[in-house]
Amino acid sequence: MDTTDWLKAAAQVVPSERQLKWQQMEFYAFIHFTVNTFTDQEWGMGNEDPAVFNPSDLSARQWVQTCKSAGMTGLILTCKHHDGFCLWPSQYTDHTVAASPWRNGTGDLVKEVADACREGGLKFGVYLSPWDRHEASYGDSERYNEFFKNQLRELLTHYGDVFCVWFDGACGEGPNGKRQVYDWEAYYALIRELQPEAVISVCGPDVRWCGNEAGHTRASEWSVVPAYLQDNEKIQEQSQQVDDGEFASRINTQDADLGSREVIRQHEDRLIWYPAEVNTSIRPGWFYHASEDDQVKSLDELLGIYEGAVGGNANFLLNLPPDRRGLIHEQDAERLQQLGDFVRGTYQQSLAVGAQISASQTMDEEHAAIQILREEPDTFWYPSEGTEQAWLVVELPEEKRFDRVVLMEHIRSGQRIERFTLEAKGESGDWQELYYGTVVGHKRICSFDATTAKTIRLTIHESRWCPTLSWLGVHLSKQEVGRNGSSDI
Ligand code: FUL
Repeated sequence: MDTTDWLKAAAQVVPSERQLKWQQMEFYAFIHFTVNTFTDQEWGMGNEDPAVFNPSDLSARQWVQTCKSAGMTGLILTCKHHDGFCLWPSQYTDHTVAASPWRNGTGDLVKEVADACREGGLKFGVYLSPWDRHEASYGDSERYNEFFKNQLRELLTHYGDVFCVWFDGACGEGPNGKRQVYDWEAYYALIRELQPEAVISVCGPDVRWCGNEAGHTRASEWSVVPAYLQDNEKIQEQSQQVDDGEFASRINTQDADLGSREVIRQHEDRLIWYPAEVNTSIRPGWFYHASEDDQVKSLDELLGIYEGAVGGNANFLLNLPPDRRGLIHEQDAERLQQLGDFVRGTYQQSLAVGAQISASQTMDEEHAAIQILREEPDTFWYPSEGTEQAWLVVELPEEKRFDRVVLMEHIRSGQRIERFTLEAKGESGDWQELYYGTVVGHKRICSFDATTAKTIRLTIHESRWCPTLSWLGVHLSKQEVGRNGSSDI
């Protein structure tokens, strides 16, 4: 294949319907809650007495309301973590909420959370740890695989629609531990059968773990990557192996480039759509520890992670650990409200409404440049096929002050932009660079020092086959609005 052929092929790798729907969710919660919450552990041993599980004031509605205040669109619950304790009364083990004093052993937390999500308009997802330190059949591969599929079946048939099944790569079995051979293919087949719309994340074919738990997103996060990245063995190797409290802050710099031309060229015949998810916790631990009450991430930290992930072609899965009352702690709830206020205040309205747009070239009328101001996901601009470089000029109705530009590609057509520059026209008519970037994908948030201008230029220096753009938003961050003492800019 010559360069044009393989790049064109790479440009035409596209997401599945379920991946597209998932990508639009952008920001959603992880909830880590189990016996660990009551024993002050991160990794339970599996021998915890179910009697310790006894939240005093549990309210799934409070979780959902808190997530909504942050602007989240879904929630993934640890239905079973590595300790094997089930938050639903599974028929296949006694190690469940049914053996706990909570709601006199009649409770079903998976149901309470799924119901609260539905009521509040959040999508619901399940985390079911493949590694199980309690279950006696673990390590007796066939038996455990049956047990695991039975549990999956319970979760996927009793609680309504599930948007995600999240399979953790973590396994802390040491050299003398039990070696379980997971039957991934059978798990996937069952999920596809019972919940065909659900994405399977991390140890799964639909959503790629970003590779760290520190909230770090690659500078160029490609959704089109070599298929070998789906290798569960490799994902497991890179996952947490020991409960040392240090893993969560580590960034693996080895795999910094997964999708540039140089990388995919070597795998040109085996490229897949495998978009990234960034997962981190609002506190150092995944589970609640009173000792971490004063270590809730600051608004600036959360914003940095949010804008890096959601604005860096990844979805953001932020963990919120409920406390022993069964509530998201006041400190965390307040921070999440602040985050939601910032995101809504900054991004809800674009200052480019009513702007004039011109482009170096346009494919046809249906894909005219003005389409980048329409919010519908399937309206977009593109130049004629084979045009790898292009520019767009945005002429605002009047001068505006702004410090963010949001770009979105039409990813249903693939991911193509590789290098671009944003500039603003200065008073003397010269172009001043605001931002230099690489990939765009679902969304790129370009953030720079606040500037005042009427004319903005986006130059696409390099793209695969031809670029597409479905959205260009111009914004002033809420902090800047505050700094200027008025939102009326
Ligand atoms: C890791 C696990 O070991 C942690 O406890 C947590 O569940 C995190 C999301 O994934 O691999």
